[in-house]
Amino acid sequence: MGYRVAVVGATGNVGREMLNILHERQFPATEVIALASKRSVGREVSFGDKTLKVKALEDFNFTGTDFALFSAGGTVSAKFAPIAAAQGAIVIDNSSHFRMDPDVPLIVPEVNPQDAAGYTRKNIIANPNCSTAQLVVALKPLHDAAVIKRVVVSTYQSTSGAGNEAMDELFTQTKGIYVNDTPTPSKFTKQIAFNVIPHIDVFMDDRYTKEEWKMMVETKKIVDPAIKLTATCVRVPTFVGHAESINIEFENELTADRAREILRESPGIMVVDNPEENGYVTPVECVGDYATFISRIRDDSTIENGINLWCVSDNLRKGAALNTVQIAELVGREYLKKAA
Ligand code: 11C
Repeated sequence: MGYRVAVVGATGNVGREMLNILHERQFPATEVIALASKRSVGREVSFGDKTLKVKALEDFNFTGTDFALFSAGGTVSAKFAPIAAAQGAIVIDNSSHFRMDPDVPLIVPEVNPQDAAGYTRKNIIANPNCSTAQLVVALKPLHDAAVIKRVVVSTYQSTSGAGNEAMDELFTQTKGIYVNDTPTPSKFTKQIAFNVIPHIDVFMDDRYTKEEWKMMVETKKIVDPAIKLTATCVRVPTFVGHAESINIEFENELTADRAREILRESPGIMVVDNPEENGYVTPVECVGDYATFISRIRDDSTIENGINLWCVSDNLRKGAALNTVQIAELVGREYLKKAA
């Protein structure tokens, strides 16, 4: 016996990765249904060596569906996730819409699996922002070891975080520049080819962006509300893979050497930290992988207990689709036990 799983937003970047990962990890599914808006009906998406015909979300009844994995944007989630949840599906939502709802657990399975029990309050679990997911995987074991006081993070985020059309904009602009034909930016506010843009999501009243705010509030909700965090989020001209430079200050002593040992033993993490042989991971090297890669771990001699590190992960995978499927695996294993 297995689960009936619906993927909402199946034609998007993350929806397609959800289907790939359900198949790759042999998620115990008896049926997988691809849903999207009416205009995508009839399109085909791959699920392993099969193809699924996309059905209309608007017409779908979730009764009898165990999991509804949503990745179709906040507006779609706001409208359809409560309907799916009321019809009995456990919604795992990749949008930001429910993340800060106190009745919706915000889960990274390596970090706060115990909080998933709260799914029964609304039948909804939220998946964090991609830049938060990889960050908290790195922070949690270090917090357990030495209590994090403060984090300063700067991100280098790929264009896939902003969707398919944003990736196309990078591609077309890059080609255009060689022939003196640079199309006007439309998905980004400024030229993204051969440039970097310190602006992701909207600006807020305090002059931070919403992406920066999300990293702060989501880290507090997932790891510990006492952690102080300040972020600068930057879009860079890469296709997939978010990178982060992270400075961490601890309450208690923790050397870079000890941090490296701890991280090597921690779930979801692959430490690659051998500068002599260019042993560090870059975004193009993490694509298609499940791990959060940590490199360049070093002491910060400007503060009493502090380290710096470099963190890279596939934003469509650990940052979105993989984390969503891991949450479904966790809930299935711990609470539904259908496939056991
Ligand atoms: C980006 N992190 O790279 C964003 C994408 O809140 O789920 C994901 C936004 C979110 O543009």
